[in-house]
Amino acid sequence: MSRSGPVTAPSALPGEVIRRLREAETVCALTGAGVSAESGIPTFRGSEGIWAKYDFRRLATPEGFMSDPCLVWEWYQLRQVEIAKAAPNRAHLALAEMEASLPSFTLVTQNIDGMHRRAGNSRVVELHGNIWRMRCTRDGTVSDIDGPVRDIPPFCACGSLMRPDVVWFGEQLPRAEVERSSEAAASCDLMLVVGTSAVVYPAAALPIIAKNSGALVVEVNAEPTDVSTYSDATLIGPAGTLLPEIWRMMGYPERFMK
Ligand code: BJW
Repeated sequence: MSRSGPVTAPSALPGEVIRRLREAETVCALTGAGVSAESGIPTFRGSEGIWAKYDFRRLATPEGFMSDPCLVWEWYQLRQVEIAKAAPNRAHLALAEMEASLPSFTLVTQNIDGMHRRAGNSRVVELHGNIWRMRCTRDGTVSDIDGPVRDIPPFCACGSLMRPDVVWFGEQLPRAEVERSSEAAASCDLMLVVGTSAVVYPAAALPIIAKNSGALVVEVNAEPTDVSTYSDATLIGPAGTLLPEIWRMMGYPERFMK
């Protein structure tokens, strides 16, 4: 199939891409921070991103946490406050409609913000954990957090330090989630890659697995990424506009989106 250069509207996609979008039954979506950007939650990279203001070595590595757990918890508390105030946007809602309507749909996210569940997705593969959980540094016991943490740093009932239940650089991703996402990537007929710079591995390998397994790979991003070099189509623009448009193009009415 001939690849399309970046376009800004689904209607500008080549006919064959549109046909395969309409025929897709087994769909996998990989999302990143860009899917939550229109909800007011900052992304990581770029001039406005988190890493332009904060040092990832101090905040998103196990070494950073062990050297200053209070600093790391203060940063997560700040983000919890920000996320608690945010509402799901039309990109989240379109992905929730996909889960409700398609014969087979797997949502894989790198985001820890829990926004996909709030939008209505119930089967979410969270590769990098969840900001609303914490874990005991001694025995790994996980507990839910029902709002921004109050005591910093939090301690487990056993007296040990708790850490956010997220995946930092240099740490292994949860094995079951890696397996589920790899299987979904290898068996889908359409992979949507939404709002991720696709530079962080192993998540960034999922669209490559999908492509090598014969899936149609369609990227939605505010700007081109490495995925654009091999995707069948790249749509440039806000996910909150483009995903509902793709969903209509796939032949589905927007039932919940108003
Ligand atoms: C919009 C938009 C709008 C904006 N609409 N779009 C192989 C090769 C090279 C390196 C490695 C490798 N394998 C492993 C590594 C090391 C490392 C890695 O990948 N490093 C690279 C950066 C070089 N990976 C790891 O360490 C991982 N662990 C691992 O692999 O273990 C085994 C191992 C370890 C060491 C060596 C070898 C093997 C763990 C990675 C954990 C990532 N953790 C973080 C923090 C999580 C917790 C938290 O959030 O607090 O995860 S870092 C951060 O990046 C976060 C994100 O999930 C992740 C991805 O970012 P994402 O989502 O793509 O966001 P951005 O900001 O980068 O992009 C946003 C995009 O949206 C942009 O493109 C915008 O244009 C777009 N956009 N508005 C549409 N409205």
